[in-house]
Amino acid sequence: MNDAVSYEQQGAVGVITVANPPVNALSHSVRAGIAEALTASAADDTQAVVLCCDGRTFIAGADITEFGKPPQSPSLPDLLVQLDQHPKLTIAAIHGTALGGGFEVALTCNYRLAVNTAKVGLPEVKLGLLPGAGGTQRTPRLAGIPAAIELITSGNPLSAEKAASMKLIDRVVDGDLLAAAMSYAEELAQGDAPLRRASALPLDISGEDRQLIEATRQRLNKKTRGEHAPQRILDCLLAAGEQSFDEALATERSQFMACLSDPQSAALRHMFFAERAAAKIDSLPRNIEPTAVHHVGIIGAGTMGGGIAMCFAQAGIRVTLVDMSDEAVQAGIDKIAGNYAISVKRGRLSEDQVAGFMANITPSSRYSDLAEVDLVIEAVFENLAVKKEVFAELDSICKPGAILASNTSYQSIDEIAAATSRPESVLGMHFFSPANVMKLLEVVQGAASSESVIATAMATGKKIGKVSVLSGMCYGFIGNRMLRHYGREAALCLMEGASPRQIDSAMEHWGMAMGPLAVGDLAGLDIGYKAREQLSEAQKGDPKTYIIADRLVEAGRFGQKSGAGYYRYDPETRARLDDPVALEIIDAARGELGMVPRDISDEEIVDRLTLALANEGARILEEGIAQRASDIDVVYCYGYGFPRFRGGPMHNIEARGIAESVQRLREFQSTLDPDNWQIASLLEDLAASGAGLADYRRD
Ligand code: 3H9
Repeated sequence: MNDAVSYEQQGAVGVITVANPPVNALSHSVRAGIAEALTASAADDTQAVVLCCDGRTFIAGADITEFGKPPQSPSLPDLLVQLDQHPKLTIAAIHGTALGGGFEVALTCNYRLAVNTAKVGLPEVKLGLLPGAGGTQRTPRLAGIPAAIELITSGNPLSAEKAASMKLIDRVVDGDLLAAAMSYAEELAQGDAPLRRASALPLDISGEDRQLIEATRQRLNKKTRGEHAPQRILDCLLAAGEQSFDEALATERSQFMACLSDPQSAALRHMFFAERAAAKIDSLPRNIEPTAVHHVGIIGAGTMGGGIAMCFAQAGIRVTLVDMSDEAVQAGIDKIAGNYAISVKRGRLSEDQVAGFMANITPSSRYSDLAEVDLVIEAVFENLAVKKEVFAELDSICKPGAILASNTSYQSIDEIAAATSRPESVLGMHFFSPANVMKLLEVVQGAASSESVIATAMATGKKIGKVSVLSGMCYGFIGNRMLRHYGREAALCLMEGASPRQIDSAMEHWGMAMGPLAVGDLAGLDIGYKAREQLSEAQKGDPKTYIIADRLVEAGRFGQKSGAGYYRYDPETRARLDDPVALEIIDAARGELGMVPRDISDEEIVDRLTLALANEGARILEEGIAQRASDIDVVYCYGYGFPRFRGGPMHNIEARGIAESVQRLREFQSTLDPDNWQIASLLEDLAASGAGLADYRRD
């Protein structure tokens, strides 16, 4: 047919094969090729047609790179009308992942057969979209409304077996898929099997279904706060029960188009590609091979070290967990076991799984047990002198070629590396708390870190299920360096007159997982207080940015752990409650500095906090600390609760318009403290030239 699709007659069966690597996406050539193959199959003397794919997977969906470009005929919906009306038996033969438009193709075939390792799903919601080629209509007709709600609003894939139990797959096979598909086709043809069309199945929506749709609406209103696609999916499922198939298909089409032109989908599609781009390091030779990591040493069995140990143990990698004494390391092991016990209780893990993970972790109080490990991650107290001592000792113990990584959040990797005789083997691997949950890993390249060490750290991150982003060396790396500016503006908004509730609600309403002051209460206000005690007045900076936090701590309000901070916390439910006592302390602190509170709009709060982030992000980019703007977005969405549907701080200002963002920054420069609002020259340049952030690379 064309380069992407072939058609071959094999006796009574025609075989359409899609070959569009890497994931057989439904690019224009694939759609056109399938349409042509269907036309050929309709005209020849076959009785059935099998649709299958070459390579590692069945069709993994529409070609996401085509979204936003001028449409090219045939569209997927048009192609599926042709497939639905095909005069002969159609059978989808699924391996790998049949996702999105790919699964919609399969659902449109009369029969579906899959190898037992295959997965199917409708993940469009994760891209801010909905299944736009009949998925919201055929799924409930085959599997019922409740199953369709779960599949389409979660976007999570199903195993072939599970899909078969839900009537979405007709037969699950083991072994040679094509041979099984051919014999299935022959069996169906010989048995005069009907041209079973999901489009012709009746769907009677029950009162319970309606209630479930409504209940899901409410639930997702909270869970996916601010996201449009989940609500639109529910509209389509309701239409499936209330309209004829063709009418409901038209409803789905218009809802899909609304999603496609929604900035939320542009942001989520940006994140899809950003995650994949983050794994690529432009400066590394393409053929560089990561070294094997079979055994990892972790130093420090506290919350961080324990969480990191869990990540490796769960990926099947042996861990030696070291702390100063047997008691300290045992306390760490007990904490890990306690975490796993909660997962078992919640049904997330089985006892056997946990036993397997725990067996991968060996406790030790001797550094000498790290002599043979391939990688060590140091997660001790955040103090440079202590870290240097640890690395000097590791240098004397670890085998040549072992990678020595620090989980430091701020310290200089170069100074740590200088404590060893092998700075080329040293780098940062900065996990985020809780390390077993948070997906982000910042891989921090020191001046001497070798290419192989960087490549291995990135590959190791992937192996343990993290999204790894490369950061150059600077204080706080990408994420925490930017966070200081965000935190500063939150503190200043509070000082200038906003309440904790207003600031947090404004940011949460905008989409942040948690507002900045609530995050402060969660992390513990005493931590920053203790850190400030070590600093000179000059190092502490403007008192307006910390005096309120200081006064709260001095009043015994450390945050959630002491039951009160910016808020008061219900001892039973941990609910965050406004607290007049905190408001009095805040007001008194304002008075100490002679601040007269003013009204601050939610819009100002959101703009100040998000633009402060992006402005520092731009500096990080122009200094070459981050490889590309999208890496910064990945850091924020995976490490700091930035809403994915806003695409990260850099995409957010790109979508808003760089010139408009610079204009707003100028307003802040003239009305607020100008020292805090020095505009990154990169943003000024881009605003002047009209070029975008997405394509910016430092030479
Ligand atoms: C849809 O179908 C809408 C329809 O309902 C309606 C239409 C009217 N398009 O992830 P990987 C690239 S929406 C274009 O690293 P893995 C990817 O960027 C779509 N490109 O591999 C990467 O490129 P590079 C619904 C795509 O083995 C390369 O392929 N479908 C697409 O870890 C390898 O990808 C989805 O949302 C695509 N659809 O995972 C499924 N997919 O090498 C999205 C991948 O240049 N895809 N690429 O970086 C996935 O979830 C995973 O890629 C998959 C493979 C699980 C398939």
